[in-house]
Amino acid sequence: MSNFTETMLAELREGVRRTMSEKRFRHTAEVERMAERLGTLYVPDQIMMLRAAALLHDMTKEYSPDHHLMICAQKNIPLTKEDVYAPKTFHARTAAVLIPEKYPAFATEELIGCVRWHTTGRRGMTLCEKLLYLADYIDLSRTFEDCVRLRNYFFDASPETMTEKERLSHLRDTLILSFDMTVSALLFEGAPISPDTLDARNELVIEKKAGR
Ligand code: DGI
Ligand code: FE
Ligand code: FE
Repeated sequence: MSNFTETMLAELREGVRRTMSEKRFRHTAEVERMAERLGTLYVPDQIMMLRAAALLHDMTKEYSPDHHLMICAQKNIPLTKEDVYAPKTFHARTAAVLIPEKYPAFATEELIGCVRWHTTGRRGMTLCEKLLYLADYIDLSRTFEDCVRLRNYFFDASPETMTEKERLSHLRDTLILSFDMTVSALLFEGAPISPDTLDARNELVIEKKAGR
């Protein structure tokens, strides 16, 4: 359990508000709310950590591609070709590396992991990583067709009435749908797909087929 207090979160919220556009902040604040809703369903002990991760997840989203690349060079972060040609994935990596210096009070391993993997996912995602990934996709400020579809898919099944096992399977099925929609969109755009995105999807699809 994290020791983050409401006061710490309120200060963090005001701190990040000053570093981003109003639009990005609106999304950030809605991801915090959605992270709280999902946390209540799945990880009541980790809600504060998830909310803090939500506040920090897009802290570098508005940096230019060159700024991201400079941070990666400074921090000796090796980038593969897939990374370099997928600029929309840079911000998850740069936010994760900057949290320890910019927000040391929040720099726990679990929180940094949630931020690091919120865009692509990865093989072996933790439950909290999955929840931030989903909260980011379905926050109430999103009106994009795929986001509305995923939000309805998740909530129309009334996850609050499910057993714990059913609820975890439902989360997995929701994530599979989200990865399928993301991969389809990337194929349509002709964009490279990160191996982490494919690993995340394949792992969950195999888990489902194996009936686990
Ligand atoms: O930062 P947000 O807009 O709130 O959301 P996000 O961090 O999930 O970023 C979504 C964008 O990232 C979306 O335009 C698709 C892109 N993306 C996600 N996975 C991959 C990817 N882009 C490439 N090229 N490859 C990926 O695997
Ligand atoms: Fe993001
Ligand atoms: Fe986001």
